[in-house]
Amino acid sequence: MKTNHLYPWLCAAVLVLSLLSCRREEVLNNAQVNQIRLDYFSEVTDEGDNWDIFTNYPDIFVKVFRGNQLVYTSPYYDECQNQNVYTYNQGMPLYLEFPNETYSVAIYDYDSTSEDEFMGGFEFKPVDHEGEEIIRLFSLTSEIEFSLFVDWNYVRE
Ligand SMILES: [Ca+2]
Ligand SMILES: [Ca+2]
Repeated sequence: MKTNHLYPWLCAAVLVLSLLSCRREEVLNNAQVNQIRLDYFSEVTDEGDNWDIFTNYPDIFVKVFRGNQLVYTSPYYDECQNQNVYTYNQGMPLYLEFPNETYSVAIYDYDSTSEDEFMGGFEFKPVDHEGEEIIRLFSLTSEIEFSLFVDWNYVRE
């Protein structure tokens, strides 16, 4: 009598186990950037000059490239000083849809009367940072430091 009552449960258990065993593998689909934070930068150029002649401090915005293709441009902050951090999230999330490819994050000084000046940046492959909630980009030779706040999105293959 008791074994008869167990039978449906056994069937259910077998069903669950077989469903689990044929569950398809999840693969990384994209890295979802929710915010880029500029943690540090140089207030002067490599030559030691101010970024701007009259207003001294740089007016910084961020660009993200996939290879050479521009995929994101932020608004800029006026007169940035490196004792502060600057967060960029307008128009985000930004989906890095080819996580095995090389992306770069760079900062520029917005100049109203001439071409915006490149201040530096980093290349990275999202997949190298898979699972990290914050991708830190910095180096010992560069004075620039970024934190990218990221969610990782998966699909069933
Ligand atoms: Ca400038
Ligand atoms: Ca300025």
